[in-house]
Amino acid sequence: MSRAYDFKAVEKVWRPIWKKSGLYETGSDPEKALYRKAKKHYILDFFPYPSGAGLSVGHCRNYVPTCISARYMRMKGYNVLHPMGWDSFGLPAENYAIEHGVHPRITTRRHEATYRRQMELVACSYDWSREFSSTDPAYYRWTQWFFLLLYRRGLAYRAAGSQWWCPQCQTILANEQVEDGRCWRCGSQVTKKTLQQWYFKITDYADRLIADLDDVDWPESIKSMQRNWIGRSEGAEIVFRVEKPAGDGVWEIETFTTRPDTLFGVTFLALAPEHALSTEMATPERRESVVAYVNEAQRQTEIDRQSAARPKTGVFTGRYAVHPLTGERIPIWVADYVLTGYGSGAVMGVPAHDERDHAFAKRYGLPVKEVIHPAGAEEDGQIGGQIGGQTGEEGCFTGQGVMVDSGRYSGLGSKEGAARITGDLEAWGAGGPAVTYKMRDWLISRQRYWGAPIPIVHCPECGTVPVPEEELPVLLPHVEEFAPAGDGRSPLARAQEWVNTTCPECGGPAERETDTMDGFACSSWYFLRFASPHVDDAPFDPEAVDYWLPVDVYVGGAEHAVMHLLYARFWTKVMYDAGLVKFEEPFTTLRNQGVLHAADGRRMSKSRGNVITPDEVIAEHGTDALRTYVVFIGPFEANVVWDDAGIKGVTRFLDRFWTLANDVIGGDDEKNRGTTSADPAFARQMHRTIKRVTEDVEAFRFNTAVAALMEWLNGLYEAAGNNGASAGQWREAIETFCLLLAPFAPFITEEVWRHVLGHGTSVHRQSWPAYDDEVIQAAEITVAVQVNGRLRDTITVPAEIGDEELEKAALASANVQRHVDGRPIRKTIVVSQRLVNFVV
Ligand code: ANZ
Ligand code: ZN
Repeated sequence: MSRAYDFKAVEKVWRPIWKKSGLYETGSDPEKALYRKAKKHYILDFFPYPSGAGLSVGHCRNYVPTCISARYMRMKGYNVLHPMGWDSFGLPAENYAIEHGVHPRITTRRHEATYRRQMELVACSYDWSREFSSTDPAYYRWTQWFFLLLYRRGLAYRAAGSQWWCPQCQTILANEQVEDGRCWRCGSQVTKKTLQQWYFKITDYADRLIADLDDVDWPESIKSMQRNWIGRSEGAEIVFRVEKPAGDGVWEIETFTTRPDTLFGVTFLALAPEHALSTEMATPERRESVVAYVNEAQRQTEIDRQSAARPKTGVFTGRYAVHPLTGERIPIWVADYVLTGYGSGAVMGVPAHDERDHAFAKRYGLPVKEVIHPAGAEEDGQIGGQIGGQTGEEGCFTGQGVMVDSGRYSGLGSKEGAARITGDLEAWGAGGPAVTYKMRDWLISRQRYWGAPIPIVHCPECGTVPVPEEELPVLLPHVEEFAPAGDGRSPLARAQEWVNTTCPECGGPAERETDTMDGFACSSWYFLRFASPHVDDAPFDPEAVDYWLPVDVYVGGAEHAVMHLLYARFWTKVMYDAGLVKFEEPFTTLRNQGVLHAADGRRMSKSRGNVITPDEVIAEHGTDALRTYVVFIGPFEANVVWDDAGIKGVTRFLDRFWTLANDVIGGDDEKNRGTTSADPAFARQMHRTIKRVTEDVEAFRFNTAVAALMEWLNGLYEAAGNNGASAGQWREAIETFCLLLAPFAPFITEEVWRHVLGHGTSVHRQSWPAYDDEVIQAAEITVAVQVNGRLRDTITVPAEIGDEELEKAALASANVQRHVDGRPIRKTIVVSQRLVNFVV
């Protein structure tokens, strides 16, 4: 009888030994010999923000799979980089500090330590020698350096803008940080505020950010979210001219349209309330109502303004534009469904073919002029009758079709007509082809304390002056009052000693920029820093980055589809253009883990009181059981529910492995065990399991990998009963089992490897076992299955299958079932290992 498995004692033995051995440290060979030597693999988790709540078992759905994968790749002989660090600047950390009245410098360090302690507890195989925090001056010095790089390349600029403002967090938010009109962090309703802000010109990279998605192995859903977010629209710019009063020249109104083929159907123009000409061109009689409308519209959120349910409102300016092709007088309105910052902030209204324009025209009694007929409608005799709206809006056909009532373009199809009109307008100087994007530039400044200071000085003489590189970092000064005062300015503005400085250009008195950078700046390049985290004369060692990057496998939650994943791609492309890196995409493969819900089916959260911590699970069941269970619980990408019964099943599996290993290995028992000749079935099952686990781990199918091991363990117990395999085979099987299970359950496998099997070096330094396809295949045969003497199927089964098993497998065939069709089977003929015939 073997002793019971005592996970507590085993963990206590191995934790300190592993720690001392630097088992997971990738090392940095000064001669770079390492880089030339081995195939590399860089597997990275999304940069976590260590929250006050610490890790839940939900986080383990991210960190355990990447750890398993990293351990597997090490055993495969790869030089593996699997680092961890902390994204500790930013709103969440600062809000926590404000709420608890403790300085964020203290709370973030504390939370980082908690995360690290828990990750070590879970035996995550990070190379801790590369750990850093985005709040380390040695790190954010280079975040600032990148800001200056963007600035020098014309990609960082300052502009006044009406921006989202969170009254709770007291800061400006980027578009991406507003969901359904609410702040992404605190859920408060956001408003608009006009302030001087810093932007990164991500729109310059829009086309490349779309095109290069084709080259990465990412989930389709994430790719399409990015494409939609960037929102590329191809169409035309069409210019309408307006006579100024008293022959004072003309105003030009540029409109953006995706449907130049509808130009003859324009019955009004609509300007965004924010459009520069909205109030300027209003006639004296109309000006007052236009101004009132514009003021009111600016109080609305963009979400509301775009809402389809809301009635379309507007106000007439009293002016008319000239139609560029017909010379007709077109009334000009201001309407809040027209958005500023999209296209040119003005639309040509075509009520017959655009739903929004249609709703607007109906409300204000503007004419509806049909100029597109559905293709093929002629044969159906529908022309002149009611045009069936493709979108359901009565009297509004939004599809492509045939142009009518369009002068010399009548009779053309939409596509060709659009191209011709666009070409003609271009020739006449009244427009031309145009592309527009939904994405706006990335608003980077925050009026908050807890971030990397923007390395800019404002000088009354020289204007905006970048801090010289050799003066970086601009250290974040310590302030006691770190909460926003509510005046819309950063708390840094109150640190007078810090604010007042000298101008790097003229040496005169000047003031520091008091805004800090959005936390997403810090996470836009951290994956490069891990390649050489300790260099201090550059953001990274180019040779190390050449070797390690791009990240081979990047793993995190799907909620980061557009912010972080877009920003990091943008920064990488800028670095590529600057010659700093040789690749344009930072993350070759992206995988999103599913969410782990609490037993009540809801997301784990402190406020709901349903959080399960790894600490409590490990105390009760052990680290191996936790790790194995969080991957066995379901497919990697699936949302799953925690189940206490499930972890008990995994514990039983580990205990049975322990018992078997102790029973078959060691002493005279082992030498006398089994036959002298090898058992092919035994070997086949082993090779088949190696193959399954190998393929499953590579494809991130960790749950089925564990299932394969469970099946094999059952097979081994059966074999132990039959006593068919040789002693050598048994030892090989237990060793192989240890190796296959090692990435999942590092403790029990180390204990069996070292103390049961008696090896001198760690199981975690061994090579991954190889399988032999011939052993697997030679042992399989195909058997014909008949129903009433007619061939209905062939099945593949193990070579030494017994007649009873063979009959069962044959009956399970779907084709056989169809032909048996529920009738009773009168007789079954089995020709061993060759044929089965059912007589019905
Ligand atoms: C005339 C027209 C006729 C339009 C028609 C559509 C259908 P997407 O595809 O989303 O890019 N538009 C242009 N600028 C706008 C703005 N600032 N705010 C609101 N709407 C704007 O949409 C492009 C279309 O949205 C443009 O094409 C324009 O309406 C409108 F049968 O022009 B269209
Ligand atoms: Zn100056």
